[in-house]
Amino acid sequence: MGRNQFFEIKENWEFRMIGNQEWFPAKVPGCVHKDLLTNKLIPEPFYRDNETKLYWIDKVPFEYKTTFNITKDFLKYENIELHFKGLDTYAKVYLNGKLILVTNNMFREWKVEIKKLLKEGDNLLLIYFDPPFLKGLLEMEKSEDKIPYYISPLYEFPKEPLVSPFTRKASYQYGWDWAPKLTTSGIWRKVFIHGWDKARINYLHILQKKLNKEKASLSALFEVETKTNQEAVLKLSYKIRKEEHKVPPVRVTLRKGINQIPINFEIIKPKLWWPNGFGAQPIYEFTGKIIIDNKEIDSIKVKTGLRVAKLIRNKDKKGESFYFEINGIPIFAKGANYIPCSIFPQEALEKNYREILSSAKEANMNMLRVWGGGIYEEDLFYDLCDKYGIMIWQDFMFACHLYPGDKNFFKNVEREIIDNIKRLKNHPCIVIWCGNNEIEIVKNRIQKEIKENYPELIPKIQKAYEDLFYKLLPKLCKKYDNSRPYWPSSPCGGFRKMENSNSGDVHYWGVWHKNHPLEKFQEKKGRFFSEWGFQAYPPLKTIEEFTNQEDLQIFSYVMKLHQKSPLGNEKIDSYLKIYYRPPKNFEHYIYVSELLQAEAGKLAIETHRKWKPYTMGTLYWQLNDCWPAISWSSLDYKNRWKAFHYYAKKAYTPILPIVSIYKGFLEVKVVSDLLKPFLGKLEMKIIDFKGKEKWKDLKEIKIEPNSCKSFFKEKETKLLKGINKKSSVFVVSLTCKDKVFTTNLFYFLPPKDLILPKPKITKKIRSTKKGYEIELFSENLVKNVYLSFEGEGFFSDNFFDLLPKEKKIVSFVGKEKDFIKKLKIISLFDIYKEEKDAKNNFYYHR
Ligand code: BMA
Repeated sequence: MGRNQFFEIKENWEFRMIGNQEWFPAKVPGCVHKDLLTNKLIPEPFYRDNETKLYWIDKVPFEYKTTFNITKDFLKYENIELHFKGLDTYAKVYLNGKLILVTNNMFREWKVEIKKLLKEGDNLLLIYFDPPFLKGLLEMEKSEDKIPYYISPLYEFPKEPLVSPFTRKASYQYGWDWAPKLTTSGIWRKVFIHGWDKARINYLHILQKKLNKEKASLSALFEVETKTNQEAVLKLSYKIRKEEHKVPPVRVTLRKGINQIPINFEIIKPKLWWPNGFGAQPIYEFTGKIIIDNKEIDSIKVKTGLRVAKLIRNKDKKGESFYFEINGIPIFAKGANYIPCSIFPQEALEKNYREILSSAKEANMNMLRVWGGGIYEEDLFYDLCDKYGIMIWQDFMFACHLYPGDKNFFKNVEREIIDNIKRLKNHPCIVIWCGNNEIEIVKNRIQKEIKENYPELIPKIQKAYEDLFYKLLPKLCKKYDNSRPYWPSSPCGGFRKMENSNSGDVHYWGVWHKNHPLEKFQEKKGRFFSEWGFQAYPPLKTIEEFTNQEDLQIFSYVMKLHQKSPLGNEKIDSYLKIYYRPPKNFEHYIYVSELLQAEAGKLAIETHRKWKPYTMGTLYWQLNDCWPAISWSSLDYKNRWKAFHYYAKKAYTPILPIVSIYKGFLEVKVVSDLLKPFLGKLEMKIIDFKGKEKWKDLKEIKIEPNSCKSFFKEKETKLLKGINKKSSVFVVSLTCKDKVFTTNLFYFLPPKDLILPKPKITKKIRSTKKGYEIELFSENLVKNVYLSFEGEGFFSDNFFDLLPKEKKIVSFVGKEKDFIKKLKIISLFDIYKEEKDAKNNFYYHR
């Protein structure tokens, strides 16, 4: 036949609910919920309380079908294979009436040889999906060891047994404390047909054996499959920034079955891949070819970046370090936790990935943690992280519950892990494999709880956990990707070691889950904060898309339904009262909740950064949302930036002066992630809200590369003698050759105690190529200027403080004729209106 070929089966799909005669058009890849919606068979799942009307969907079976055409020529291939990149989850696949595959794992790829069943012309492919909830219940009942898998639910309803630990399917779809319970099913990834004859390349992995600035010693590992022993030639070439290089071809003898063939080669003066902020992200593109009888019969393209990534865990005085080192440079990880970008995982995927990941890059992030209760993301996600220099902490998909310890479950997991490691390991962005999210803690807690009543379960729980996270997963990581560290659980203090502040990673939830005040961020030390967070409402625009007028109250039924953290809205409210005066209308409440989250985040990030190098990472919970929700995210479901995202961008800036007051002392530290020394001036002043200088100090400073240093420390009472805390702000700027690098502000009191002057903003608006430029000026300090307008668009900065008598320019990207008319500007001053002016009394309504 000549060259191997493949094509995607994506046309003419139809679906129906079992029991219904009628077929409806379907989209593949996709899912049941989206197809029901497109055909107007269900209401919009995110609107108001529609979620609650859709709980039946995971309890009924569905089927999908299509026909695909096979030509006479294609039938000539000796081997023809059907390849599913992902089926969610319990599928029975029939080809021309014959059952060819039964699946039970959303995360696996499935390949079936189908040549014998194919015919020339139309072939019928039918896939039957068992309802995931009912199937999960069966699995739960079948499970031999009766381990209490079910821990206290993270969400308030519906009250159903939690079957997800028994089902290899994304846990968050069963409801999470930021996700609705919309457990879907369907053909969630692409379906292909492969035709091949003599041999095929299944896979090409670029292994970095040795790498430094001078030379990269690499090995391209070809996985070639063949049905007979035969001679072949393997060719390898690579491209970097349009330059093409060829590696001398290699003659090989293939043996029947799977052949692993390495081709060793070198790249002189390799271009190294760096995390965002530390250098460029050159991507090498490799092409592997197989030639038999002088004919090229198959080829494969893969991309990678060349870098040495290490997790450094060295013993020190306090315990053990925990940081990532890239190309020999210790990197302070700045970022967030990533959850799937939609409850329906194929939704607007490319657009979402691009918007979310570019927003992460824009906010100076260099690491995201792909959290274990979601999915192994698509290739494109990791491609973009490679491109943007965003390191990935990759959890395996296990989160917050105990999992079964039986053989069948393990066999299934084993295939899943191999598929995903092989698929993902060429990506330079991935720097660590992690066993699970929080199960080390859950296991220890459950064991403590049941110690008295069920002592016999304790060794069982321990064994199931050990077998999976201390034996199977590390064994597979070692075998299939020895180049990356394996970490058993996030968080933990080390192997079989509880979470602690002297080693390993930490999830700090005192603030929020334990209601600790925000200042507690300053007390909880850790080597690497892989989780912490604070919630806020999404921007009003997003709220308006899922509500109607009557829902616009913070404790309304609908607003509570879009808040999945138990009593979350109440929690925001009680924190808000500590730090802010009560806003008197809904719109202002949303705005203040965002400021509160942003301030909490600023404090946490700055605290963690100023502990460098003891602390070497901070990843907040959570970057994004999977539906329109009130949650910890800094980007809402529409990828609109909450105040926190703007704040995070500033707090993650490469070089930052940080002001803090702790135990009665005010301190100014400068943290630098720059790889060159910084020589410049540190300008510190205290001004009142009219701009009058109350105190000033100026220092010529030098900051060593990649370091953190204190430049000023003074007793608060001494420094502030005669200064009114209610109307002053500490302004610190780093300047170099008269250019201001960064400015940071510090207030001595929470916003509710500040006496803010009436803003007198003057604005000038100019149109630009991409939108508008807004120039703002005020005689007095204006706190938390918020620019908004009805249409779509993006403000380069927002929620910022306008310093007295200083000009601020914000650009707006978006095309809108009436922009000038529609632009709305508010600030913190505007929200504390008298009770009598309030339009409604929503604030007290419960
Ligand atoms: C963490 C996560 C999630 C959870 C979040 C907020 O511990 O791992 O399971 O959604 O906290 O509660």
